[in-house]
Amino acid sequence: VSAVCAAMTSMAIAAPLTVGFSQVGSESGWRAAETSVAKSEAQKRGITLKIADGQQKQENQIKAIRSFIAQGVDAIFIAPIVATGWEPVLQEAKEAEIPVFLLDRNIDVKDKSLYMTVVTANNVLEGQLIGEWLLKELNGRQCNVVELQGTVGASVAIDRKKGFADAISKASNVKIIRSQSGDFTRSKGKEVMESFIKAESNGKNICMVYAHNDDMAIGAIQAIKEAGLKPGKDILTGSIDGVPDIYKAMIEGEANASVELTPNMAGPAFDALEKFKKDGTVPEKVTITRSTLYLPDTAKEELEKKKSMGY
Ligand code: GYE
Repeated sequence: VSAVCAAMTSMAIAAPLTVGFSQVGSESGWRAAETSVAKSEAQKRGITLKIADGQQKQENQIKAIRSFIAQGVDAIFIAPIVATGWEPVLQEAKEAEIPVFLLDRNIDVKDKSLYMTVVTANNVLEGQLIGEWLLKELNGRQCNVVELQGTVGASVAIDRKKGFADAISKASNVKIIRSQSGDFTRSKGKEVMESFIKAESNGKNICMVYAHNDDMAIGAIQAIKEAGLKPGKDILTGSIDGVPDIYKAMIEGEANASVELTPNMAGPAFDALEKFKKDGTVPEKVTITRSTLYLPDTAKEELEKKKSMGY
């Protein structure tokens, strides 16, 4: 009997976990890398991962989460498109005793017991790093900045805006003259940059574009070129993610700075989930990933490294 019990216990421990992942969509290169890293991290651990594409809409995410609850998954991962409006569906997950892990973006909820942990970068710091880099680069020179914001209502857009604004707040030589959402996509980034250029003396009044992600910066670079200006020189760029294409642009002299964000958000979440399942260890509420500023001088090396990162 005891041998049977032992076998059953070890079977119970070895039972593979199923995780439902409600992903934002496919708005950026970083997002695609995050999805592919999540798949390989799951495979490494023998975890079954079901991914639902939210196509940039919270209502799709909520539907997917409800379906994961109905399927009785072992855990739910969510990359929350926007910060608000999550209480009801998270309450349902809690009642079903399904732990929730937040990936890369944060949410605004009073009751923090609605999720286990959030794996994210310090997004305010990311914006600050770009702002501080710009001040150094300018060395007192006057500079009009245009800002391409991320998705309206996304925690990362709110935080990246704040961090940059904080960093330049005491500098009288730097001013944000226009700020609009480009929804974290290349095409929207390009479109909005075109309108900024038109409105600001065909771009001559713009000294720098601060984009909340690299994809929008790449769209902006295209718009700058099409206006007959030199990106990286006539108009400086600063953005966030560290995707391969931004390093390529740096090598071409068309981009100036990017803060790298690891696409491996799922790894730390799987670690926390496995520990929790094993012995009930409750993780820290926030798991912060590293933020590092990269400039053209090391772009070649960084581009090489990216190949092993899921890009
Ligand atoms: O920086 C951007 C993506 O939420 C951290 O979303 C993520 C951001 C990332 O679309 O490229």
